[in-house]
Amino acid sequence: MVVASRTPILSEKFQSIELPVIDMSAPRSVASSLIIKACQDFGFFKVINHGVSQDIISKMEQESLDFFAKPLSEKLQAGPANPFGYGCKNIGFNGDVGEVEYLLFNTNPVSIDQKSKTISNEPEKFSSLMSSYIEAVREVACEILDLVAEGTWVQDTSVFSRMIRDADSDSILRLNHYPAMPILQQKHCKDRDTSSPSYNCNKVGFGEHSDPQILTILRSNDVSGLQISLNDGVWITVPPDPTSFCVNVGDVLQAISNGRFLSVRHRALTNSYKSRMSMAYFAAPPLHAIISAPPEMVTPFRPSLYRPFTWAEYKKATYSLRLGDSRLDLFRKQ
Ligand code: GA4
Repeated sequence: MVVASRTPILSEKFQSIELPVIDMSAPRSVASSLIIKACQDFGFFKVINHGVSQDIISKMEQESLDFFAKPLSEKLQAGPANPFGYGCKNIGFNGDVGEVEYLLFNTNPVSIDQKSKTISNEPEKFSSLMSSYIEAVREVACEILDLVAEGTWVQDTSVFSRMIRDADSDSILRLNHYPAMPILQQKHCKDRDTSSPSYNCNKVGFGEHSDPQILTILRSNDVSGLQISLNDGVWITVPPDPTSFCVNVGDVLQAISNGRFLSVRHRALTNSYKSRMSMAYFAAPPLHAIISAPPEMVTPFRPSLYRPFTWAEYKKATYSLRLGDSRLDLFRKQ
C-alpha cells in the first residue's frame, strides 16, 4: 500500500535570483533610495554591514542547534507553541503543517526570561544572549524604517520605527530547524534519477505565506530553502548567504506604504543533504497601534487603499485564517 506523505515532494528545478544588496554603511541617501526601490520591486533585499556582531549571531545559531539536537521528549517540555514555545510540524492553529520544528518567542524581556527556563540548562545565559540578539536586529529594523521614512519624505521620520521601539511592541523571534530529508528516506524519490550531483528532492518546510508584521529580518545558515513568489506566481530560490540578513516587507508595511511596498509571498523548502537553520525577527507594532498610511503616502494618483485598523484586529484575522490565505484584502477599502 502506498501511504500518501503529508507534505508533497517537489523535484522540479527552480531558478534562483540574487536579491538587491543594501550596504548599511553607505551614505543615508544612497541606502534609502536602494531600500525603497527594493521594497517596491521585490519586497525582499539583503543587508550587509548591518552592525550585528558575528559573535552574537554564531552563539545564537549554536544555541538553536543544541536545542534542536535534544531528544524530542525534552523539546516537547518547551511546548506547545500556543502561543509561544516549541512546535513541531504544526503551524498556527488551523491545520497547517510543514517539515519544520521551531521555537517561537515574544520579544519582551519578561517573556524571554520565562521561556528560557524550559529551553536551556543555563537559562540566564540563554536569556541574555537572546536579548542581545533581539536588541541588535531591532536596531537594524529601526534603521531601515527610518531610511524608508526619509526617502519617502514622511515628515516624522521615526513614525514607523517608534512602533517597534515601543516597550509594548508585539514583535516575535522565531528559530526554525528544517531537518535534512535524505532522498533514500523519501519513498517517492527512490525511483527518480538521483545520480546527478545537483539532484535535490525538496519537501515544503514552511508553506506559502506573507508575513503579517511590519518587517522581517532573517538570518539563515548556508543551506538553501527560501523561495519567493514573483509576479507570475513562479517560485524563485534565494541563494543562502549567512553573512547578510535577508529583509522582507510585511503586510503592515504594505498597508502603511499605501500599497507602494510589497509584502511578497514566500516559503521554505527542506534540503536533502543538510539541515537548514533560520532565525527570523518579525518587527510588529503594539496591539493597540493604529495602522494607517501617513498623509505623505496618499496622493490623488495613489488614493488610500486600506481602512485604518489596529494591529490587534489584524492579528486576530491572521490567526483565524490559514497560513496561505491573503488577509490584507479584508482591510481594503471598497
Ligand atoms: C507567518 C510569519 C511568522 O512565522 C508567524 C507565523 C504564525 C505562526 O507560526 O504561528 C502564523 C503565520 C505566521 C501566518 C498565519 C497564521 C499565523 C501561522 C498561521 C497559520 C509567527 C506570524 O506572525 O505569522
